[in-house]
Amino acid sequence: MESHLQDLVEKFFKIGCVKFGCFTLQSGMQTPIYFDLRGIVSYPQLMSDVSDLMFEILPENKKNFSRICGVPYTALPIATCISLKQNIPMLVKRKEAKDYGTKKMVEGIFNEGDKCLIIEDVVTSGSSILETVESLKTIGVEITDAIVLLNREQGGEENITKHGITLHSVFTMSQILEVLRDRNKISAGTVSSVMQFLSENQVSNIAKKTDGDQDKSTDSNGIVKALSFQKRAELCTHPVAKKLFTCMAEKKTNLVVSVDLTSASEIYDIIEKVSPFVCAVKTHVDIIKDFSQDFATKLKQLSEKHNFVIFEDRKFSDIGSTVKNQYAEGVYHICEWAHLVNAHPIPGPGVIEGLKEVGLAKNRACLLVAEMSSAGTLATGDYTKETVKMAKEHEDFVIGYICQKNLTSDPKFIHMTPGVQLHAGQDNLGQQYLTPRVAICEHGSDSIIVGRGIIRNADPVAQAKRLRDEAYAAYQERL
Ligand code: 5BU
Repeated sequence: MESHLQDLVEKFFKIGCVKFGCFTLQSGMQTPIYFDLRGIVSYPQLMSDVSDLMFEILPENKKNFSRICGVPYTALPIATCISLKQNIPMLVKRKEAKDYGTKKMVEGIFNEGDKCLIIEDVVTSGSSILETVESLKTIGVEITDAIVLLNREQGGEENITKHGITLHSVFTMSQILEVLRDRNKISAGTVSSVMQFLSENQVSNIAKKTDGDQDKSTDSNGIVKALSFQKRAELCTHPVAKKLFTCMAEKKTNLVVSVDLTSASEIYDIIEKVSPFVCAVKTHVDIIKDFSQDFATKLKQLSEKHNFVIFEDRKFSDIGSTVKNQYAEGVYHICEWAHLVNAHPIPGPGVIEGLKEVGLAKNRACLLVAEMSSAGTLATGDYTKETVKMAKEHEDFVIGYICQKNLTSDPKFIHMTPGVQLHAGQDNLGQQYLTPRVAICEHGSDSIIVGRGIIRNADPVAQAKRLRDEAYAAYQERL
């Protein structure tokens, strides 16, 4: 590849248009690579270079288009640039027909028989391009070619070709990987895991649509955009999930406070102070030195008074028969007062089945610990993936995950992330902290769990408010 093209790839990487990690596709599948060109509008020179390059790859005998049209939305500014530079009139395809006036799907002036070139940023399955093609065809415009900046090599080109459209791409995913590896930006291991992902996730193998579903909930990589908490409350059938999402929407908070204090009165005090800013209060009941059922009664009263969910962070992790007793019996009778508990999936599904025997009849719910915030945690990779599966197989009782990032596109499951403070860092016992924005926006979690960041602060109210504001603003950004 010519060096100016390689420089461009490096630039994409530098400004975060190409990211490596774990991203959730609409299909629920995890992808190790994410290409997102939305940010290039902030780099005019880059926009200009990209639009020149995209037009240049068209063979000379194909440059006689009378219209161009970008696939909404990421490709629209690129199409605009090409239109201006090449002096070709543009058409704008709407995602939804206007519900007033003319109800047109395509804006701009055209004549029947006009030849129109399609511009798109990334092609995965090709269905977004085909959808734009369909809209243009219905108004009598002809389409023979489409230009994309990146072909993810997942079968989109073949799909488009079948519909009689020739695809021209500036880069393929393998070229991008090669450049980044040669320039020491990513390891050979990353290259091979991405290549394996691409070969295992060809359009023909993908049960659900990827970029065809884009219009409402995903972008051109198929990444899930968040549904509102209100919508998610409506989708949930489990009463605790419904209550939690409703509370998050009504109180405008996705902050969970972890009241890790050892006396009941201190806990009441902090709850009275911070509860306007939280959707749930998380306890470790076994650290309270003066625990009695009075504590449980008082906690339930506070939960009703201030509208929050009670979450006992018990992390059950034994065989079904034992956890059943731990949940229902002993000193604590956890199932009598905690709306929500959590469990490690390590024993296998028996742990959920045991808890369910006690909790289901009382309308209680459980979260699975899919990942942990602590350094050196073993809850990673396949363990996490299996946890996600286990939760889905018990969705009558498991309503989500304790995790560090988004693990499923199923909107009924809540993601709660501990290890959050206003500043990233760690404590001296392996706890690691993300900021609210990173947890929610970058990692795609739904809510943050904060303990010492609030309860050990000189001004817990101000701190809770700030954390709530940051976490809720991050959620709104994801919408
Ligand atoms: P902190 O004070 O904000 O660090 O407290 C975090 C709380 O979340 C604390 O009660 C932990 O037991 C809990 N926690 C966690 O920190 N990390 C995890 O992975 C899980 C729970 Br699971």
